[in-house]
Amino acid sequence: MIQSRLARVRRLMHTERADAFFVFNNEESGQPGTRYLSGFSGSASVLAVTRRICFLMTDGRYFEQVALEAPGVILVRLGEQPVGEWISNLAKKEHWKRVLVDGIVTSAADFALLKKRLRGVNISVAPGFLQQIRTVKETDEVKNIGRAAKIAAGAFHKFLKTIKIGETEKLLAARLDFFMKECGAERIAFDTIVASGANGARPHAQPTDKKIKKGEFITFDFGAVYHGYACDITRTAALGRISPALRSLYEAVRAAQRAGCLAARAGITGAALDEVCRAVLREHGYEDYFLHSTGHGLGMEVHELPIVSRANSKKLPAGSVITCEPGVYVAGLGGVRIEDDLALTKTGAKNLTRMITTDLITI
Ligand SMILES: [Mn+2]
Repeated sequence: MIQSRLARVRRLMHTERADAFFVFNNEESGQPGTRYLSGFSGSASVLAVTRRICFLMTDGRYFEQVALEAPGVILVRLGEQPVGEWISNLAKKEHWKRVLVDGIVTSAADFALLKKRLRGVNISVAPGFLQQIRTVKETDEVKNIGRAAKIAAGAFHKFLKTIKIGETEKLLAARLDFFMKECGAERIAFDTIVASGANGARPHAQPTDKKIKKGEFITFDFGAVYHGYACDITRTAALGRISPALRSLYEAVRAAQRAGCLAARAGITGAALDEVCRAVLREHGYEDYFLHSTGHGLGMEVHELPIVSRANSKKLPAGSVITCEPGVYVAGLGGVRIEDDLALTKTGAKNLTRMITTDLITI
């Protein structure tokens, strides 16, 4: 698996006449490129893919972890010598003329370090190259997203039985996170959203101290991580009896989301799939209340390529995993979003989150 990924990087290097490809991983960046190309899941490292070898430079906190997770790399122990010095020595030894750096994950500081240490070497940016490769998932990657979805779904079903009127959004979010971890999540994929009543009108609301009340909608947007892969699920539930106005919001979003899931397959463009959902909301009179795009790619990161929006006129590739998550948000009233994760094939899509019903759940 790792070998075929490295082979793809080396093909790019060959086309670009490059001697090395660099991925920097800072404490802050949290980007998965290094793990994708080596298996190493720690932070603070520099990965250098050369024509024959994959080097991983990191510090003493991680030596043992590298041996365990990334047996295929040559470990360069930082601390014994500074990273810049090691890179310039290797460049001299191997007579590098040109190197590539990943254009999305490299900070200006790291780029400057390379420039300083590789005088006379051409340094070029490969914009989003790893993101492109990661768009098409291998079988095991889709399985991991599916496992993450099973964990999150199991936790959600358990969680639903515990919800009580009068609890705060913050408390509910904390409990859902706990259940995901208890059910086997490696970590939580992103800050869980619990938004009730009028707060549901903000698509990315932070949980507040607001207590949940009867007659409101409550939206949960949550995800677990399994072996480095995330799922991303949203359900909106009713707290007791709801008004006909809220009921009609739900039915519109549900119809749009179902149409999107049925239309999803490899070969449809991101824009066309977005339009499938948008058209249903238009028929119901809610198009102006759909404040975001239909979905996004999903994998080691919660948001990756391909984008399912009006801006993406490219065909969605087979092997990509996307979300389908139309929503409607009415200020003062509330909001509804329903989100499933779909693995695209040439003939359709496998719904990885089908274990949780999209029928209206009443608590
Ligand atoms: Mn999402």
